[in-house]
This record gives sequence, C-alpha cells and structure tokens, in this order.
Amino acid sequence: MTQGFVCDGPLGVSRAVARLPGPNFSAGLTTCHQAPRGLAAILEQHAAYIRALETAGLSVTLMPPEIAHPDAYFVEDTAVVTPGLAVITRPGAAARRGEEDAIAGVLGRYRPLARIQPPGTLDGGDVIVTETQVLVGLSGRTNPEGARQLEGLLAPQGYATATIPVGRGLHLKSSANYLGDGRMLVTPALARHPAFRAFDRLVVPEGENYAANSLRINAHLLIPRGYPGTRRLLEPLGLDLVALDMEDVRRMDGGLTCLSLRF
Ligand code: CIR
Repeated sequence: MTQGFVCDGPLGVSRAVARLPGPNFSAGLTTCHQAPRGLAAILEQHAAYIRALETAGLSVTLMPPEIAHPDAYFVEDTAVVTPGLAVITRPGAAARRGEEDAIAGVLGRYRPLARIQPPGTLDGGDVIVTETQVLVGLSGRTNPEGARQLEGLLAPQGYATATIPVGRGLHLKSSANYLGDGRMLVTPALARHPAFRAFDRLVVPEGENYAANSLRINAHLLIPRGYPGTRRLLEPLGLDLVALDMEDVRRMDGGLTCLSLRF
C-alpha cells in the first residue's frame, strides 16, 4: 500500500509522524469561540485519524505529548518534507517555538535537515508542495523572509516557489490543498488567485471553507465529516473517501493536514 499517488511530493508517501494531544491541549492557541469538549473527545478523533493514515498505507511514528507546548500535536507546522530534504521550520507563534526540536530528531533519521533561521518565520501549514512547485502563504505565521529562505533551500531540490497572501484563515492550507493529478481544492475566496490558475480547481461550496483542508494520501482522501457539498464535489474523483470527525480539532483552529507530516 505504499505505492501510488503522493500529495506532499513527487514520490509515493509511506511514512507519517504525528503526536498525541496532551491533557492541556485546550491551552493551545485558538480563535474559535467554541471551547473544545475535552481530552477524551479529541483523543478519540486523533485515534481515528491515525487509523485512517495506517489504512492509507502509512507507517506512523506517534510521539508522546509535549506538555510545555499544548499545540505540539499540530506537527505539520514544524517541518516541510520533500523527497531530498526536511526543512525544520521556525514557527511564527512564539508560544510554539521549540516544538520543532523533537520533530527534527525524528525526521533526521530519514532526511538531511535544514532549518529556517531568524528573522524568518514559517509554519508548515502555509506550505503546499506539488510535484514541481512550492506555494507559500504569507500569513500571520509565515513572513516573507521565511518564504525566501524556504525558496533558497528547495530550489536545488527542483522546486519553484510562489507566494500567496493569506487573507482569511490561519494558514494557506486552511483554504487550499493539493489533491494530486493537477487538482487544487480551494475556497471560493482563493479560487481565482493567479497562483492557482494552472490547476484544475475544485471549489468548496459557500459555508464549507473548513473542508478545503482535506488530505489526499495515495488512493485515499480524508475529509472532515459534516460537509456534504464538498463530499459530493469529491466523490467523482473515484478515491476512497474517508470522513473523519474533526470537531474538537477544528475548535483549536486545526484541520486534517495539521495533525501529521507525510513523506
Ligand atoms: C495554532 O494556532 O497554531 C494551533 N492551535 C493550530 C495550528 C493548526 N495547524 C495547521 O493548520 N497546520
């Protein structure tokens, strides 16, 4: 099950790194007005997510929680992994700096490492990697210097970089995700951005922006549960659609892609 399509690079993905939410996960950063319902609920959602990654063919390294960093289970923000290099980020939120150190320890077993240096900031949630391109969202978390450093690190790996201002939402991947085969899943607000012109754009219906954060892994497509219009949009792709309850992850401003690094 490790062969096949890839959404985070040009080769089939076979591994993932994830981290358990800790007992103080609700102390993490969020702009959502609904409080999460508790540890048991998010652990159940997380466990179902890990099972979905395994069913999609990934071998998952599951790390323990990091109490000093209640957002540390959003591992996507700490690295950008390509077939030839893992770039360890410098997270844009000061409260999240330091999460990346343990992730570097794991990724260093599989890839040469590079690091984003101050004054650059970069969150992996702002980085879409296609077969040939890296699209970087300039957001409250990722600054132009972080994007510039990433461009310099990934150009020798064969990637061209473009930047996209993130108007709404926390990260670029809150609003757009690459589904492979030249297809980009986007919110209505981003659908006409010139950086996406070359892609076949699938636009989530109004009111379903959260579902733009869906995650293709090989022949599987993980989508958040409760977004029927997006489900209908994606069904014709013929992928194995897996709808997951993300309610408490959403209440902490997270989505499907944030909970793992795939490579
Ligand atoms: C934060 O605000 O940093 C976390 N509570 C949520 C991070 C979500 N990460 C992602 O979208 N890649």
